[in-house]
Amino acid sequence: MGDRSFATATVHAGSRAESGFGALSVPISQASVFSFPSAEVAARIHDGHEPGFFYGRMGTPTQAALEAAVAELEGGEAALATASGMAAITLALLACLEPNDHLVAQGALYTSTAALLEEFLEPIGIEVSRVNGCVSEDLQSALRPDTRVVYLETPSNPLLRLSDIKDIAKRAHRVGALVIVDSTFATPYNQRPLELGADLVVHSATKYLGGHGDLVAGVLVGRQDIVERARWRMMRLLGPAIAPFNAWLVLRGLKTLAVRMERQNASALEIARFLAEHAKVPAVHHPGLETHPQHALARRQMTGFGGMLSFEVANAAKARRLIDRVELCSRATSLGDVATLIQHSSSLTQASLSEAQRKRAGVTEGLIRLSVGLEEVDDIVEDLAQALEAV
Ligand code: LCS
Repeated sequence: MGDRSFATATVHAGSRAESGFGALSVPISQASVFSFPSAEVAARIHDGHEPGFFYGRMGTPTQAALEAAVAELEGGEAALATASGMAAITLALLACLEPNDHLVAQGALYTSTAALLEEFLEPIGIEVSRVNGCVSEDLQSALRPDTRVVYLETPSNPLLRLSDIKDIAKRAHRVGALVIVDSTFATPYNQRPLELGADLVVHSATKYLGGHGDLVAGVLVGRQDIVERARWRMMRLLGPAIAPFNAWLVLRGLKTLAVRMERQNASALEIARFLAEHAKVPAVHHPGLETHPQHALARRQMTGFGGMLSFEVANAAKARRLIDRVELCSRATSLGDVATLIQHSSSLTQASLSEAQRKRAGVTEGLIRLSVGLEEVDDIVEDLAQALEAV
């Protein structure tokens, strides 16, 4: 990023890629096959010894522009864009782990990530220890000489719990473990884990990076050797490549990331404060609230608190009634959209969890998650206020 501000970088990141005829928008290179000037160049590009493209699964010019943009915004050496956030997480983990390795993971993770560890990694012989990620002492006791990876999601989905990236990275590196951080909720506008010592950052670009609810994509970014292993080994073998058009949509979304996040940060905090004072809302989870147990950490490691919050009403019936009553907020899963999205966590994203798993994750029956959009904040507050009347 050099000396330029983050907002300036978001507008221009990735646009230095060859764009023919001076087009200010990176072209969509809708091609899966690329020809070579000679057999020798072909071999060199194919082996990764020379930059270039040969086959769409291993990269396209539009994808490369997106990767350059995300690497610049996160301050990473390299990036790899993927077909989904789950693909980015899978490739990142498989690029760092072998059977019999030990993985330490934060206890509260996005449901599908938790399932990936339990239903896929553990059965292929990767040992997983789960810790309360925010408590460094718990992590310290889980770390072992054979720990290869520490996996964090901060802020976490859906309870907005934080892990201390800098402290955990220091402890992990002492035993030679790599640190991977899912920074989807924060975005590089609010948090830059690589600067705090993480080795790799993963994103569901479906959310804020794309920002408009019109694509599914992911990206992993950080140390070049790991990113290249993810590309040349895991992407080559597993194949979750991003389509050029989706890469282009994420690039277009990135141009407005700073203005969207600035607005969403401000609105989410205002809505969290409104809910925190409401008599029918016993708890609000948002790192910007002084009552958040890790507010001090949030101030230290984030430059903004993000557009996500969750809150509780007394029980599931009341949560569903509230959700049925909203008129402006969209009843939908996912997050990071221009529209405000509301969901009853235990009916949707956390529905596949058993009651015991839900309890362990801290997801109560009355938990509602809100992804704050770009509408006028007073309109969102008014909508929630009228819906709360029914509760
Ligand atoms: N990481 C986090 C923190 C997420 O919230 C999600 C998706 C993913 C990774 C996976 O990304 P995807 O493959 O969907 O691009 N979270 C979702 C959610 O909370 N509701 O729907 C999807």
